[in-house]
Amino acid sequence: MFRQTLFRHLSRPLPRLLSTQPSAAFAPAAPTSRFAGVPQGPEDAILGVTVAFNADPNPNKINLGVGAYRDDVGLPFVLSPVREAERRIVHAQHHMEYLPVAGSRTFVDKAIRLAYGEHNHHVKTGQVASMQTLSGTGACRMAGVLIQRFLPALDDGPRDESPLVLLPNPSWANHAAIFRDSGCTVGQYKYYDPATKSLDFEGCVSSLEDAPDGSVVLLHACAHNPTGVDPTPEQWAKLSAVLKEKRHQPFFDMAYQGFTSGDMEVDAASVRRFVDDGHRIVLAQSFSKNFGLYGQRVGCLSVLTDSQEEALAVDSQLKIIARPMYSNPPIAGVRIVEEVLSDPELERQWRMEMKGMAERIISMRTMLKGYLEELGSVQNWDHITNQNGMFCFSGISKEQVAKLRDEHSVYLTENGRISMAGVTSQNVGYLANAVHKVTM
Ligand code: PLA
Repeated sequence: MFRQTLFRHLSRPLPRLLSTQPSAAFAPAAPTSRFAGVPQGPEDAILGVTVAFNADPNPNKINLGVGAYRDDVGLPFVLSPVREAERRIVHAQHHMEYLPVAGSRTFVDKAIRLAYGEHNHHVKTGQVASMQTLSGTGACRMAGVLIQRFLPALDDGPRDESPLVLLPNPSWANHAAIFRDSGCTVGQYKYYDPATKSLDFEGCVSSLEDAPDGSVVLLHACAHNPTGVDPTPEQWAKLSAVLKEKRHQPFFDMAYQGFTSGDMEVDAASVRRFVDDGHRIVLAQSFSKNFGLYGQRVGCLSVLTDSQEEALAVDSQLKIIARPMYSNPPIAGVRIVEEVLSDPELERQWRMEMKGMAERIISMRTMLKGYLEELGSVQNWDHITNQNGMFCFSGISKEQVAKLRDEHSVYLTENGRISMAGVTSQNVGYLANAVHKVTM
């Protein structure tokens, strides 16, 4: 064997180093990489906006693409209790060992209490399967795989097909990719009416009624992304009844708890209503926005079950899903949340500053609408102040978005979504002027 290999090597022609003929070594190289055929993919619909924004030299440029909160001078904002927690953590000189696969138990316990409330029966009796996740995205992805692997057919028998996950139309741009990559089939239900720039509640109910029984229905707990349009408490009650009737599986994505009303408890009302109505919900929580921990990747997935045994079984499978994907989650961000939520004074400050963020966004809505009216815009801009949370679904067309970018260096996602969290009292006048010009 060795002799044969040696022979093959020796019998190769020697390179013609001294020859005057062009050598094969200088001819255009045949691709050697196995990835040479990989096609160029498009930039992400949301994060790609930041890439374009960063490349723009205009000093007046405004990034209203990604939903990242800015203070009133347009800078990234770190909440003061978060800074204080960080200081204490550095001072404590903690170890940096691995967390368990399911993450920090202390953090997860605090996270689920924030969502379900202090006195929830399921939480108190250990009937909630839960884990720390790579923020809200990771929670959705873990849920997608759990659903794909384990959601049974309605008669509890094996499924013939991949589970159907219904998203509101429209939804966060990443939802479809997350559930599709998890192996689920993605569908839509009616949600937003572009004519009224508000909820198409009748359409929503009827499309959920017409969907196959036992579908998974993704609901935005509050501050719907991208529309800023949430159901009223009465509408939530009706949706809860429809989902019950149809035996749909509710999946709540709660990425903006606190951003609709400024109050964490008020914004959890939809989730708590469904739980009180007896739904066994699946819930993804993100701490990116309400704690301002974007890059720390802090999130939680929970699954409400019927018993402790069931919760333990689901927990075990969540760990089996996570271990080969990323092994265990990061430790730094959860320590911050734990520190803040373990100190009543830091928690009080956090709730107050969280409310401050929500209020600043609301005041920017009023200012933007006011400026547009002052400029003499003939359009109706009531939806700017009627919509909730971080985003305004402006109704600005794709062509107008391109004009805003090319002529004014104002960056939004193509669907006309404005991240109100990036509007400040300094740039709102410039923004209103630009919006007015492209919508005249
Ligand atoms: N769910 C919804 C509805 C979201 O809008 C986002 C973030 C997430 C989950 C996930 O956020 P996380 O992983 O940071 O916790 N949406 C942003 C950012 C803010 C993004 O697209 O990644 C947005 O601009 O829409």
